[in-house]
Amino acid sequence: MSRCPQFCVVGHPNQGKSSIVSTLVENDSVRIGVESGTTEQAERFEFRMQNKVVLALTDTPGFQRARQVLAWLEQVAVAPADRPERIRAFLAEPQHQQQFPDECRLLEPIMAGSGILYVTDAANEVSRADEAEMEILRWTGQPRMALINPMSEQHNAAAWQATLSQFFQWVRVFNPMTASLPSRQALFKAMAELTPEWTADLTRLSQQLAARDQQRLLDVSLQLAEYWCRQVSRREPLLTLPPLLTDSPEVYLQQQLDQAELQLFQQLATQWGHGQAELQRDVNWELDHDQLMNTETWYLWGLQQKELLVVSGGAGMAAGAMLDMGLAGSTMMLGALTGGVLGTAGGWLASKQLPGKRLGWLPLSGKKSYVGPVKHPNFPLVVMARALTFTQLLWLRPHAERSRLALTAKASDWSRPEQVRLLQWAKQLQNDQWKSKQQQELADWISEGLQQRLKAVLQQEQQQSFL
Ligand SMILES: Nc1nc2c(ncn2[C@@H]2O[C@H](COP(=O)(O)OP(=O)(O)O)[C@@H](O)[C@H]2O)c(=O)[nH]1
Ligand SMILES: [Mg+2]
Repeated sequence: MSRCPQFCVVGHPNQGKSSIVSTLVENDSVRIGVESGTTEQAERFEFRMQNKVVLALTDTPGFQRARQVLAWLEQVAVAPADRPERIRAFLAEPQHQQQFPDECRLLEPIMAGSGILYVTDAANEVSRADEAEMEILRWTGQPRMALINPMSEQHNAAAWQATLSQFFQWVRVFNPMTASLPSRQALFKAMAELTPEWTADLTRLSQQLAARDQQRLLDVSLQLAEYWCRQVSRREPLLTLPPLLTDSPEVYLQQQLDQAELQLFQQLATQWGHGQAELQRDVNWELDHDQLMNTETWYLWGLQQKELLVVSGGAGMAAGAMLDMGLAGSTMMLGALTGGVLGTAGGWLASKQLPGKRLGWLPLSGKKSYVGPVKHPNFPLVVMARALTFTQLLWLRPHAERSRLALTAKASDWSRPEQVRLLQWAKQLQNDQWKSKQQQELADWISEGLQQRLKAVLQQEQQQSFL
């Protein structure tokens, strides 16, 4: 049985080695920016697809005394073909384990069959020690590729390019902080060419990732559709209210809606390898100030007052009539309102009150035994806009990116017919006219929308992160 492709990631501290590992194996538990030095151990990270290890990367501490090691290697004259044997002789010397612990930890996995990813930010001049490192890596004879991580201004890019191409089969620019799937696939393709032994595996990995993302799109669309339906139709029985909240059932409903959103976000983060970082950032989440039910922000997320009037009116009309209407004159808006769906829009618009100032739009049901569902016409749009924006942010987030994942308010860019459509769905849900056909239509609508947004960003991204 042949082993899966393995690579040691080698380079000086703070060149972005761990960042590259994290992004490539899609795992945010790889520690980044940790003080590195002799105590840091080489650590192996596996990338699994369908429970099978398809790629293994070893994050190494790097060389400490490369020039001394090279001096030892060069003590005797050896033919190029015998250089790997000379490296093995170096490792076999008992005192070298103590004298050169970092070099041994680095060279052992390489000589056991690992390829090499050499990482530099090309900021400093190429030093003699750098040359010694590259020379030693060449002596191993293992498949090797150099990655320039464009972290800062690469003052010495040309010199590094010229030097690296003397020692490595491939020299590429790769940015672990921005690289989304197309860039990683391009990198895997280049890695696949390093040795015939791994060509098939790495080519397959690239294809599997494409298939995985297709499946992910379908799965997340169903997940979001289900979530949206639950939020839009959510009502809470008054009997089960915690004693402290019996006087304010609306607050209780808000809390439940907020929690459900947070739960969805955390679930997605965990599913996609961002679980660790998310949990650390929970307390700092912008959500504290920008929660789903914070109605002051609704206008940023969803629709302005006037538009809302038209759209919520239109949802009650024949869909065809609405499509041609666009932003209609005021008489027409009034007419639309009488056929209006979510009904309550007229009430609060007439009183010129922002919905957040008064909770009247959170009606108790007829028998007063439930609170909810939320009837505000902006609510279904807000729920969807937030979920889609979060999904997109998370989807595009490389695993080396550890900054806070903050939801930023963004006006909905859906076309008016689409907004009407969402509101119609909401009406059907709240009136118990929901069938699996609508559920599928909703999921398809989500999937198409997500795909379009992602495609535009990804095409642009690929030209920046892998060159
Ligand atoms: N701006 C920027 N910062 C980066 C990039 N790659 C790594 N870093 C940062 O550089 C620091 C060191 O990165 P790390 O991956 O731990 O480097 P390592 O010591 O070589 O493993 C961390 O603070 C990273 O966030 C990059 O491409 N751009
Ligand atoms: Mg590191």
